[in-house]
Amino acid sequence: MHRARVILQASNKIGNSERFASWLLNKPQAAAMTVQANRLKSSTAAEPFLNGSSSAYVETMYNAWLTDPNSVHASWDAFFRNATNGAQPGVAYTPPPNLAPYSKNEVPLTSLVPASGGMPSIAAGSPINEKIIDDHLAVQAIIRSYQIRGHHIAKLDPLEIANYKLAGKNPREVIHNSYRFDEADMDRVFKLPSTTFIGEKEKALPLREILNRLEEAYCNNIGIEFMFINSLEQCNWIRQRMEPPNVTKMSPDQKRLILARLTRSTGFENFLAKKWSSEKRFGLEGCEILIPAMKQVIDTSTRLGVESIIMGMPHRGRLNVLANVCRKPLHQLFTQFAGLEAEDDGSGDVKYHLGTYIERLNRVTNKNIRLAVCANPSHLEAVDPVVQGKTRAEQFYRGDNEGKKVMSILLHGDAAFAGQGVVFETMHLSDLPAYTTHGTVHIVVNNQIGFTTDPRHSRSSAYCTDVARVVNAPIFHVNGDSPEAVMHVCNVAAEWRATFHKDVVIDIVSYRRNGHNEVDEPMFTQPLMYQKIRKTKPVLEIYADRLIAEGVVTAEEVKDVKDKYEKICEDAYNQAKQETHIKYKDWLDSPWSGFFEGKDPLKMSPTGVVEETLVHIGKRFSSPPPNAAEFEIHKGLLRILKARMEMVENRTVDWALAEAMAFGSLLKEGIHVRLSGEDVERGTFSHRHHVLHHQKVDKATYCPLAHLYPDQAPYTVCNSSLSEYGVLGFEVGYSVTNPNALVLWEAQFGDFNNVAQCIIDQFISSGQAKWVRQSGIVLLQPHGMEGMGPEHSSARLERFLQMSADDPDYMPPESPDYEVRQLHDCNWVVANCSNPASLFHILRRQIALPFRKPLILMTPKSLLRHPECKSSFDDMRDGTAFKRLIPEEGPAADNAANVRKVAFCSGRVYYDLLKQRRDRGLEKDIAVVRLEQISPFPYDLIKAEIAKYPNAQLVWSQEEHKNMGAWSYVEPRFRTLLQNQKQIRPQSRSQSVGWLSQLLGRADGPQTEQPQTETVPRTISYNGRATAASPATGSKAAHTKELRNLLDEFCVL
Ligand SMILES: Cc1ncc(C[n+]2csc(CCOP(=O)(O)OP(=O)(O)O)c2C)c(N)n1
Ligand SMILES: [Mg+2]
Repeated sequence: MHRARVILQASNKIGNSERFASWLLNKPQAAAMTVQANRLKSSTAAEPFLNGSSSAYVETMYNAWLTDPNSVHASWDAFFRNATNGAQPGVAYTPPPNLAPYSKNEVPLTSLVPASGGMPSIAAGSPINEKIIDDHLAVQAIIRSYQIRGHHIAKLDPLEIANYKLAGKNPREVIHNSYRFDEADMDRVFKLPSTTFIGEKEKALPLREILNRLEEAYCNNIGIEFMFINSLEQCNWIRQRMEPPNVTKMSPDQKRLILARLTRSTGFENFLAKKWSSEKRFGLEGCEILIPAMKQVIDTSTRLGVESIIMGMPHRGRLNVLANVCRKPLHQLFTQFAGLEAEDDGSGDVKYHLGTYIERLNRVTNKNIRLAVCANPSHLEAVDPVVQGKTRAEQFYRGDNEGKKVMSILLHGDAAFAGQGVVFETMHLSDLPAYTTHGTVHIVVNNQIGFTTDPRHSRSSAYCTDVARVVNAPIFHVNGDSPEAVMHVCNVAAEWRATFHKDVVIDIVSYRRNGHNEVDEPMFTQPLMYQKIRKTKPVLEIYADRLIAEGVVTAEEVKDVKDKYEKICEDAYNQAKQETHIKYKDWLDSPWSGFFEGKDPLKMSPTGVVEETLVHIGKRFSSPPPNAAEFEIHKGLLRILKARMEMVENRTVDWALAEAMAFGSLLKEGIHVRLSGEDVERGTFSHRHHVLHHQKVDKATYCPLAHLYPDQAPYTVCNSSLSEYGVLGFEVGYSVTNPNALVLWEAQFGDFNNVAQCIIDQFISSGQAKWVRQSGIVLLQPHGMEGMGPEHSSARLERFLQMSADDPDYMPPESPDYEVRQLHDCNWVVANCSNPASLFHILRRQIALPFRKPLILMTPKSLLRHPECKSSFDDMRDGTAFKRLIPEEGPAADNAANVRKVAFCSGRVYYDLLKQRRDRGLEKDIAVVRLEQISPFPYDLIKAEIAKYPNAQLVWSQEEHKNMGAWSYVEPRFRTLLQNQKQIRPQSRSQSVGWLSQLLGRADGPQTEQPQTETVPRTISYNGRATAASPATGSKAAHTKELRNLLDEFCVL
């Protein structure tokens, strides 16, 4: 026990007088104060408690004391008084008055001397015996060491093969450091510090018992990582639940319940293996304890008030979870193996990705509970943020502001949890005000392998759970073959979540009995591990034998429970055989009860709004806070608000005002609007300003859109963490919860959306087709070639268009409800609007539709301030609607027959074309037509537009490179549209003159005065930048030249 002594002596030696003195000298204070301080200096230098790290604190205390002696604790007051009165070194310190009785585990220093053991006692006023203090400090250090490092030597691995954590270090030394105990020390009694609960009611224990209890708590089947948590309260809370002896002991009833659940979990996999031996199901064998574990978390959480649980999980054991945690009807599960056709629309998904939603009675707690497992793609961990968003949304709509009623559980594989960055991104949402779900219970099915890769090759961290440390989540590692330890940990985790509303991790260390799937051979790659696995009994057997030995159950009872479950499976199997079809709807994870009922599926509500509403919203949005006299906003903002007000008075809107009017009018109609993304509150381009900040008071803000009408829906606008994958996933989850909400995610620049590509591909583009789950999410993506370089120019419009599922070779028949029909049939809407009124209508249309579709919107940058990019109230009033196509309205439209060229375009390039046409005086010759919605392709309107200009050549003008932008999407669709359409056009010279004449430089063909005409099929040609690998050049000069070229080409007739 020498180490503690060394530390104590070292700290005694640090006088630190120099630092203390320099602080005094540096201070430009009044002379009187300097005198006082100098007097203080002389006596503090010898104070033992003043050391390097405390001097800054002392300085603060001293300054506070100088200003007001009452502002510091009484002990500091006494100390500074004594010191300034010239107290001798070492005696200025007076112990603080005992303001409160010692808490249960706190022991006054003077009582440290053991009652027995022959140690010297402390006489009143005599110095404390150093040996006793050292020894107690050593014991404290060891207790702390167990708390910090005990998990390293805990028996966590059922296979006993894990050796990657200590990297060759001696396990004992890891805990005991250099402390050595003599046998004589073992029976000495030590007072327990307040930071341990191993003693329960005992305040002192013999060292032997202390070590035994610590071993049991920290090094048995549970390993806990929690000492990095920065809250003493939380650390003590955990110690209280993990340290007392026998905390993991269960009653016979509890044991029987675990056994019954384990029987189902095991029986389910066995049944599937028996019936469909060669089918992939990603069985749970080796971690069957997962099912009782999840049920335990659910039981405890519901007992503590939770009513709805949203879960996300990967492939492993998913069917088992659906069957035995959610209690999804078994026959529905079994029909998934039968290869039946679906009765409803959609392309479906493999069985181990499907979601479900169930409301049922929890028999243990006798409370109704809603359980949802979110459908997810193969992409591991991608569902994490989606689950969080869905959970947050459900909490929000229930008014569950603290997460007491709704919670999430996320399941992970060990390799995926450590490897996938989205886990980190999701974790980092966990404590953000607009994203928190008030604690998630994470459960890792840690089978110590990822497909064929060992942990030592799949992660650099000791544990697969280390990512959770960043958010101070306690991590409970537990041996999956110790059912009672697992259940205890589950209880504690659920209670932790209910108490602190923070994330917590349960790492079930287990193994995978089969290959990655049931047809894989694991011995190819993990021969030794699998030799061990072959010799390891299933946990059900281990536990049943134990309970039989303990006399808790009989062998007959064990068999009986097993047989009964098999019979249930068999009956369901027979029922499944009767089914002729599957229904995708049976697997929906987010039913919108009441939303679709009684609705005409093709009837859209109007999107125009009465002028009075526009004016009201416009004025509110342009006004400073009602208490403007006290609420000081930035002068620049006052100018912006004034300009907005002028626009309202002139009945015009710019982009920001149109967006605000779309949001505001929806809020008025009771639609919750949530806008999330990086810097959305102000707007990346400083155009939005939805949150006004008091210039003098921290955190005092005003959000005009939240104060439009007394009975409006809530408006949420929230700057997000700097994450695309995590945040977009979150908003997708949010959007599928309530159809009566407009949920928008804005990319900082559209270019960054590809960081969230997985969410776009796996959820947004294909979610409805795979899982019949609709989402009306809106992606706002600043897009445009404005010379800002390769990564601030393109939202990759072409990718979204390529994923649009409408057939380029099929032109839907015309009908009065053409627009809504197309929208109904598409997988998403892709638009690149050119004016504010279009934005207003298209956002409102999201809600006006009788169904929900994702909207991918390219949004402007320079257009936000472009003087021509304005709309009139006339284009937004009642009676107006979204224009999928805006025809030419200038002189060319009045001169249609003579128009030589019709340029179709979309988005901001329109304004460049307009200027160019004007500058070249070609307004009568070239018509410019805008596609405000690119996909679904407005065939009907384009057809009419083309017909208007029978003699014009058709071009598609875009600013993007040829292999980007909308060209590759529109070109085949124009081709379909133009099929069999002919155009009469003048023959070009090269065609009317023979090749030999051209070569010889003379005309030898028929000579006529009139130019020749010919009838040719109508086609569309390309006008835009050449192909490129990078979306935009980094050179301003090259950018300008490219633009010049495309505009020159636009003018060629
Ligand atoms: C993002 C992603 N990358 C790769 C894969 C392919 N893959 C499927 S399962 C798997 C191993 C997963 O290991 P682990 O997370 O430990 O889960 P386990 O299968 O062991 O339960 C891999 C790499 C995938 N599904 N998703
Ligand atoms: Mg694994």
